Amino acid sequence: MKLTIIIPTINEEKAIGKVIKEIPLETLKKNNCDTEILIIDGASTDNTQDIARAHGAKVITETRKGYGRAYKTGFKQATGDIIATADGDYTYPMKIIPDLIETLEKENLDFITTNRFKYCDKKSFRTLHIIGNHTLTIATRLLFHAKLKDSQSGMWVFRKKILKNITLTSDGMPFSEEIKIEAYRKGLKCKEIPIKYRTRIGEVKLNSFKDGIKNLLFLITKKVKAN
Ligand SMILES: Nc1nc2c(ncn2[C@@H]2O[C@H](COP(=O)(O)OP(=O)(O)OP(=O)(O)O)[C@@H](O)[C@H]2O)c(=O)[nH]1
Ligand SMILES: [Mg+2]
Repeated sequence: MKLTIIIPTINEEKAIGKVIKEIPLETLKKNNCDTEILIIDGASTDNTQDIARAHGAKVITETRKGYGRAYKTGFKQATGDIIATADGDYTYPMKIIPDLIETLEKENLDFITTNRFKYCDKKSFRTLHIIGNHTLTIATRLLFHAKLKDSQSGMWVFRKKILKNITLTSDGMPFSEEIKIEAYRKGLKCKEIPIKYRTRIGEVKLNSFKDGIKNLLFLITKKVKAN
């Protein structure tokens, strides 16, 4: 089995080494999983790229802006049959990737997403971020009937072949909810699994209010276009 782990980054030099080091390559190898690590870097001006390479990752520079854009580029370059994703800021527990793959295989699922809220470190979210996240998840449930508890989580494990059957239009942060909406509404076998989410290392780039409004407008527009 071949796994591609995709991590988008912009100026994550404080965290990226720790994120890559936490990937349990030995366990994955024991489970017959050949792992490729792709960093899709938005032309960082710090040492993110050098640190990622020094830790064995392949770095692809994507100068076009956007979280979703970075993933689209990563998906095109991925050689694995299974794709796992996470942020480059040490928030997601990379250790659990083998368990998520085992669940994908055992339960014959197509798409796993994760829920950051059940076990999260309470300091991990700013108040506005929590309100924004819950509002967007409620909107996603109401508009698209996707039974999600966390529409914004950036850790997914899925079969690459599903990309042929889903339509991903967003280049920005709404990409995170769009991939879940598409997987759920196309009738794929999906599951949401709680994870231990941590406080970010490195500088916060997200503007909770501005990005939250953009995400909400994206959801409404997608719903209107779907009708
Ligand atoms: N290549 C690329 N990566 C990006 C871009 N925007 C964000 N990222 C990376 O995508 C990941 C998610 O962005 P974050 O800033 O962590 O967004 P978030 O998780 O909603 O916000 P935090 O709570 O602050 O972590 C991080 O690893 C970023 O460095 C972009 O335009 N291009
Ligand atoms: Mg993050």
